[in-house]
Amino acid sequence: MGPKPALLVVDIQNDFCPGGALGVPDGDAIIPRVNRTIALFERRGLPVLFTRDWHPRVTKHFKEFGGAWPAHCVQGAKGARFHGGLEMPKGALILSKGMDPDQDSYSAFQAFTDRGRDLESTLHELDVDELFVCGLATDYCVRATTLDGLRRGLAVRVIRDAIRGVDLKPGDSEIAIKEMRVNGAHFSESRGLGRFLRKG
Ligand code: VGL
Ligand code: ZN
Repeated sequence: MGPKPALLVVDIQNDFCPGGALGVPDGDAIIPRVNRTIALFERRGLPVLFTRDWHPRVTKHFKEFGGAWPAHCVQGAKGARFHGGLEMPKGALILSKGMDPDQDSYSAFQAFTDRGRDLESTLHELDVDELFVCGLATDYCVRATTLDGLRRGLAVRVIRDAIRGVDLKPGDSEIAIKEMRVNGAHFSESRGLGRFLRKG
């Protein structure tokens, strides 16, 4: 089996969905599309990886301690759990980020498995050379992860209808999408995505 694509599902956690501490408008609306895409990758025998935002109680990432955000995705709290509608395969590989109390760490390339392995070496191990990205939030983790992946020489395809942004400032997500595109990211809709998958 040669180099292959993998699906990266970014931060679909309660706190990033409506009603959560940092609810992304319409954040949960992407879940059926994400689930359909997970099923597609599973059928093709291709890797599916999940990230989660996983903060300590005290971190410079939170407003209370000098950062930009209300407290969210605190390790072990209900808000940090994956959304109940997300269909995660048994034994799915989960990478956690945001544990460093001195850093924001938006990129999934700053995330680690429970064995302490980072995303880049995990992808290398799986012989992955192309990342399909979906999840939350367009203007933070999706953006940072996509740009980092491209910088590292991976091909990146963002699933346009399976991402949603915070838009702290209106238009942030549109700007992030343009930025990803000029840096070489491709964009596709979740429906018909199979035609962009080489055989694994
Ligand atoms: C994120 C805001 C705060 C993200 C994380 O993962 O997109 N956004 N923390
Ligand atoms: Zn966070």
